[in-house]
Amino acid sequence: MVKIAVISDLHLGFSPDFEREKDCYEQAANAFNKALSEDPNLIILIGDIFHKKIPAQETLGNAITFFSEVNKRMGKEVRVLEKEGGKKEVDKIPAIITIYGTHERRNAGKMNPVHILEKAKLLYCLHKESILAQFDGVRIGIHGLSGVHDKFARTELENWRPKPFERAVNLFLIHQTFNDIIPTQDEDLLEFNDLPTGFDLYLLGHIHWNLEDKHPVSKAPILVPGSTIATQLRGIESKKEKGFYLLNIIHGQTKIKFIPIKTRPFIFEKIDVGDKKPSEILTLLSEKISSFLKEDYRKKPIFRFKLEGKLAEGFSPVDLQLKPVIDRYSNKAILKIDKSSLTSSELEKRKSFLQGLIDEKESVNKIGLNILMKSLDFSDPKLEELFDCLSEGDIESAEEVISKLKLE
Ligand SMILES: [Mn+2]
Repeated sequence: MVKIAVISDLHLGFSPDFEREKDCYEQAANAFNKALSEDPNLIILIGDIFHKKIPAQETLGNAITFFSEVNKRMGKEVRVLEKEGGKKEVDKIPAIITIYGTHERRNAGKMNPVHILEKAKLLYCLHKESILAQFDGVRIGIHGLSGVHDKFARTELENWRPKPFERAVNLFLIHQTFNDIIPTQDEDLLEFNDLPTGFDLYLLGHIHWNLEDKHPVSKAPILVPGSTIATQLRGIESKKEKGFYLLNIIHGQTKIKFIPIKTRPFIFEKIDVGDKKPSEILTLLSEKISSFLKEDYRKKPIFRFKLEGKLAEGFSPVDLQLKPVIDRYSNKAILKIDKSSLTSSELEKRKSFLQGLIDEKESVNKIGLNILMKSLDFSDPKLEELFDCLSEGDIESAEEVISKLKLE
């Protein structure tokens, strides 16, 4: 029997504010501790170990400490029988195998932080590379394409053309956007159909929420563990548990289990504030927050509210001052209140005025001329000439034009 833990998107170094600075390490540790308690033969990571391609020294130092500890606790190595692609001549590698993700990718030939961990022999990184490893007589093929630019993902896949190893369970690792998960009009983005067939399991990084699907042709499982930390605070991330996969491979059959981990509590809610005044919205927000706070959280929770709708007549989003609410609850919750979807008549008027200028292709000169005509309460073709002189700063000619105007 071979046990493999599959963990994704740790985003070490993700630190949106002082309070959440340690979350990425704590939640990564939660995943690895649970994984290690299962005594796996191998841990597979599928990209975005780091949040930034050039992390702070502290992040890199913390990551080295973290992975040294994991390797020590695992106390295992992986014996490589065969390899395809890549340049490394190896027979034994660390029991942590990864690809690098889009957050770590740098231009070709440049070293990224995952390469540094590899140089420290803390993990083994695959890019357009396949290895065949053996665990207690069970052959496992691991094929990895690290993060590439989405525009070239299909070409990179076609150029690489990995082949499954014979008499082995073959795992395919990739870290890209897929149109099947987040539908777009972008034809460059990969689809599940682009994944080469012949592999037993597809492991996808990059997507931050847990989901499962099947290859449209071969029906082999596609597994997305999701990140160990919520970075973008998407609504879907508040609905799904964070965690990792544990694969149990016995006699060529793979049992798949998702294991949830503890994370900072996160609640997301859309609130319709249509026709409400800012003062009413503040009351509504306070009520919501108080009701959510009735629950007992093991750690200060994140509440993200997305305000939607058109404000009451006479108010615009700038009139809604949220700082006092955020400050009032700051010792109980981390509040993220999103006003970007709010509209108002005031805002629409200003927008439509500007849009009108664009639609009518009004030049600044024409607007100026209209203002001049309005101010003088007088219309004469010579006003255009006057305006031109004024706008060019030619006072002498302007005076000449004025003397010719028949002002009463
Ligand atoms: Mn990511």
